Amino acid sequence: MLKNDFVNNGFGHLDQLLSFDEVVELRKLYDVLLEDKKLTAGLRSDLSGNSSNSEAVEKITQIMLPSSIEPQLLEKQVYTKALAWARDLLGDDMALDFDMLINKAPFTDTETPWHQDAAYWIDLPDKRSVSCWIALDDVYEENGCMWFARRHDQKLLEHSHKIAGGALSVQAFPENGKPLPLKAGGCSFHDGFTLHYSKGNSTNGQRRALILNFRPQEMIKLERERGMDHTGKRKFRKSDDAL
Ligand SMILES: O=C(O)CCC(=O)C(=O)O
Repeated sequence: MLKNDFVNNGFGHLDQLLSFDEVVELRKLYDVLLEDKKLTAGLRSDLSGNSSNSEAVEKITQIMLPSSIEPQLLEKQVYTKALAWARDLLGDDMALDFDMLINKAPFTDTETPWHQDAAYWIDLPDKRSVSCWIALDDVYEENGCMWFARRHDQKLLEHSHKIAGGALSVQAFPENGKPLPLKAGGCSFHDGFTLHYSKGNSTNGQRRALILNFRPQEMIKLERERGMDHTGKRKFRKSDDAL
């Protein structure tokens, strides 16, 4: 089912990747990173475009490479389980390229615009990639579950920074997007060219997600040689047409 969906639509999901106990353990490490701005400085940003003013309430907190700050994360089953699925979906040469945390804080009501992840990356000869987006809270429309639109091909569409310093946004929004609610411990998998989006969080709870991104080992090597390390400091591609 997951593989069929991923191959045909560019995304798919599992109702349960993690047990409740695994979710609780991950939340403990996650919350320490979320709360400690000093510890995460340099790898942390607000995708809403808020300045890095430390007093400002972050709306969409993104922390890149959390396992480089908290290596205990890598010992958690979630990394092994998601990798096994990535290999099942795209081949045995898939490896972890980078991890990240994205949290939508309570009552911040700020959407993540429609985009393709490939807009954030350099162009690579082997375009296989898959992101595993793991819900650490129950997610639904009102707190910012993911939405996906069926992939049309592996072409990068035109993107721009609608808000300076914030998330990238595709120029033309898809009409066939659908929400994907999940229970905590469930996850989705999407291809780097699949359009996705999430509404803001208008509830009184956090919306915590851990995201693991996989691509072929050889392409990770190539990325690093070209200076792409996913610390969030590199320029984006805009679109294939703009290259
Ligand atoms: O967590 C979100 O709301 C957006 C996540 C996203 O864009 C991604 O995982 O690529």
